Amino acid sequence: MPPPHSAAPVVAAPIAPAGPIAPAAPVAAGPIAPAAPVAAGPIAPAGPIVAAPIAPAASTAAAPIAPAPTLSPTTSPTTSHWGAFSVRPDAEADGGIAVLPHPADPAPSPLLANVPGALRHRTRVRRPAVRRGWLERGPGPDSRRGREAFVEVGWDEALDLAAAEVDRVRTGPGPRAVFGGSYGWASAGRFHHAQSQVHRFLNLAGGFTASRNSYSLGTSLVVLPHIVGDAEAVLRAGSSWPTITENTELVLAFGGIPAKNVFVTPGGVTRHVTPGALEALSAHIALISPLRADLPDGLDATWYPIAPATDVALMLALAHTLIVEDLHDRAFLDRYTVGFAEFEHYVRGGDGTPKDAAWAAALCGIDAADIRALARRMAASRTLITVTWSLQRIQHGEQPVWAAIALAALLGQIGLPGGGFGHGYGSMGDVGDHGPQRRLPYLPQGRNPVAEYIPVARIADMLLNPGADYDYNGARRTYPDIRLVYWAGGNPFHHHQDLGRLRRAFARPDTVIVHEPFWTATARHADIVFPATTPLEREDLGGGRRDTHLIAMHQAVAPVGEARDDYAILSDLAARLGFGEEFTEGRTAREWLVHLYEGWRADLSAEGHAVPPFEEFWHAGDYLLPAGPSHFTLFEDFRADPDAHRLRTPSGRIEIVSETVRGFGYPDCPGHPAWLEPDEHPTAGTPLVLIANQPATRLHSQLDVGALSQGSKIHGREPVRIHPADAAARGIADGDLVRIFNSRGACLAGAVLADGLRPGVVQLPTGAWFDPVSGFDDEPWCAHGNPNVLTADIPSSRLSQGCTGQHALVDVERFDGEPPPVTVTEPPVLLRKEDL
Ligand SMILES: Nc1nc2c(c(=O)[nH]1)N[C@H]1C(S)=C(S)[C@@H](COP(=O)(O)OP(=O)(O)OC[C@H]3O[C@@H](n4cnc5c(=O)[nH]c(N)nc54)[C@H](O)[C@@H]3O)O[C@H]1N2
Ligand SMILES: Nc1nc2c(c(=O)[nH]1)N[C@H]1C(S)=C(S)[C@@H](COP(=O)(O)OP(=O)(O)OC[C@H]3O[C@@H](n4cnc5c(=O)[nH]c(N)nc54)[C@H](O)[C@@H]3O)O[C@H]1N2
Ligand SMILES: [Mo]
Repeated sequence: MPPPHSAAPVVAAPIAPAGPIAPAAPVAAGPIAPAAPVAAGPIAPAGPIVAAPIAPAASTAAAPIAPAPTLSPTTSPTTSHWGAFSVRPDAEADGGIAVLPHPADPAPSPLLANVPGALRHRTRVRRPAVRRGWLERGPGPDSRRGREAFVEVGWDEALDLAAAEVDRVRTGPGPRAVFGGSYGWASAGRFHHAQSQVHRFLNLAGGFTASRNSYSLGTSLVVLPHIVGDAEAVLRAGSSWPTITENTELVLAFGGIPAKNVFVTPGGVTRHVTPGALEALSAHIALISPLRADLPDGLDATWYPIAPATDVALMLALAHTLIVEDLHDRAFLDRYTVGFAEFEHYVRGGDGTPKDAAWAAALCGIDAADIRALARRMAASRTLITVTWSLQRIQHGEQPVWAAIALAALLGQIGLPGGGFGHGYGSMGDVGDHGPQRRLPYLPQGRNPVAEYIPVARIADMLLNPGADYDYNGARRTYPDIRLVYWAGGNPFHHHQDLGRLRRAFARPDTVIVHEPFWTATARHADIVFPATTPLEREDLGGGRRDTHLIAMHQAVAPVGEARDDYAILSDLAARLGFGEEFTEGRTAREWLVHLYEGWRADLSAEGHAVPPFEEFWHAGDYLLPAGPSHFTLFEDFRADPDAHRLRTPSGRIEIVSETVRGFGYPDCPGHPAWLEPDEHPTAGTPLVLIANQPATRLHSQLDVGALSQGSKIHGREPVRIHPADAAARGIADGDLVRIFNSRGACLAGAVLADGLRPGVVQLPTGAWFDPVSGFDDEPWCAHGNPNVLTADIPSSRLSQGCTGQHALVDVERFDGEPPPVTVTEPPVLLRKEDL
């Protein structure tokens, strides 16, 4: 069996201290945690535009925005998924505003630098717009979607058209034909959370086909309950950083602890703790990743430059050494787990292949002696095993999560301070954070009368194959026939895989309605586009998971163009559809904030906390939440007493073997962690593995037109990192324009030669706005560098149906021709009705 990837084995090298992966601009970073998905944000513009005085949003909705009483006349507090900050008018600055990190933030995020330039950028949607063909021919499947000009219309006309279409579909084909999953991060803010608003609206309209899980964790959310009974515990109550920095001696970091990611937590962050925790970490770190940059420099670390998608082989070999050298904890395995005997049989070679270090070395490219030495060191140390979320965003992504837990069980340290396993240290800011874990105010969404849903990443499958059957977590399900797609707060033409296929899928419904602040590729693939405000243009309450503060998000500037809040748009539609009063409950947006805040305050007061009344909170700008414990360890209760604190698995124990999963009979997800060959192997046509990871310069596709993101582009294209040896073999020099391609598509990018990655691996982050070059409709060809033209739209397995966007097989060549221009940073062609 050939090694899955062509990279030459690289010797584990000690990591030299290098520069901190520091944020450029004076901005903050930090974790947080909201219950419901939280939003995404704004961007800013070109010309020196002075921040205008706050005018009430131009809306006929039931919710006029009252002028915000700000702390000082010049500074408006707010928050974002990447941190709390305040906004000050500054006529000299980009976008007419300056942003200042929250004073309580020890490590502000560099992503703040994208906010000013994006706010009034020319790609803001300024007026409602309707695709020309839809306006002229009416609803219906149309492959011209995404390829036609838009006609700007007045608000009343756009709202009338959208209301009539929602009504036609809900009363004709029925509410199951409305897809309202509307996945995406939107912006921070608990009330104006776009997805919550849309769901509340569609629930009242009669219901909709929903989506489940996330692109972040689509695989783990399904497999973890089978292994440990509860995904939430692992993801939201993992051992805290203070516990780790004080107790852990060795961290096995699969996927590293990528510092670029820790500034982000859904809903906002006021104090970013992970950068400080990483500085305080004295443990030795085994950085197991194809990229050296997945761990900040300056830590005591060894880099194991593993071949992508081979982590399970390494984990099994580590388990093999622990077993054959009798370094595993039999007492722990007996008391706290089920299935070890069968797993041991498999690891020792019951299927004919012992999973020993030599076997793994040939697959993962790490020297067998290094693997055995690492296993011995693990057994001799207080060891934490952590796996980034990226490892489950690939085919067979269940396996690295499950194998890591089995490996931690062999060590017997689960539930001990500093030991055991974790999932996503460095993936998100709230993992390991010890900020208070409490429910923040949220908008009630009501109940969906329709039970239909899809696993979120099956969107293109669903649109292309109505009536087809598919598997999901033990069930056989059928795709509904979608006629109307309603999206607010997400960018599927950023987040989904195989964008050529997604384009074909988006040709199928009768109508696509999108609310967007920006002319993203998704807005350009819609029929009706409503211009949405960003958080700086409205008032809200803000806070994220494990956030230390609730932030009074003041309105800082007037809405850009004719933009309205999602709430105002949906209020107007609801009024046209006859349920306006049910949707608004008679409240303006400000009245909702007071209502949600006061209800939440009453709950906290009942617990004995002195929370100020709304006006006082609003004037102060934020509220410091009561702190929670700083030290906690995942599964400490279970370890102390496994009978009193049974896990919610069938056995009550950690399931190294799951009879439930085995009973589903999926060849791509058997009953215990196993090495499964990926379907795709490098070939002569696609010899390189592309890692499409999260961008350091923005959140997903948000604010791609902002200064930090634009500053990283090369010839206006997204940078792709390539090893000097791979570049030399292709005649590519640093700064060259290159074409990355495979059978699914191609994109242009700017080459950055970097030896901090494993040869045979190239890295292109996600999030450059998809910019399809016209004339190449069958093989999408992105002028800007979006990796999802290259990734495969296949699930991790039939168990979870999670997305697999992290990897793709590709080749790269120097691009010497006349490059197609980047057009997505300009608005689309916008006609007036008089021009038709
Ligand atoms: N190849 C590959 N693909 C991936 C991944 C990967 O690892 N590799 N990662 C995946 C992951 S983990 C995720 S979470 C997804 C992220 O995918 P998304 O969450 O869809 O990406 P965002 O760019 O955050 O999209 C949010 C959109 O909401 C808009 N928005 C912001 N505020 C508002 C508002 O108030 N109202 C409205 N109406 N709109 C608003 C923004 O302008 C933006 O276009 O991508 C996934 N895609
Ligand atoms: N700056 C910034 N931060 C973010 C986000 C963002 O868009 N921008 N998005 C946020 C969101 S929504 C999420 S879900 C999280 C995602 O968190 P993750 O999914 O953990 O983040 P990624 O950056 O995609 O991947 C982390 C690292 O895994 C490594 N890796 C990839 N494949 C393999 C492999 O096969 N084996 C090993 N050992 N390592 C591998 C890559 O080198 C990569 O840098 O990030 C969050 N943080
Ligand atoms: Mo995510």
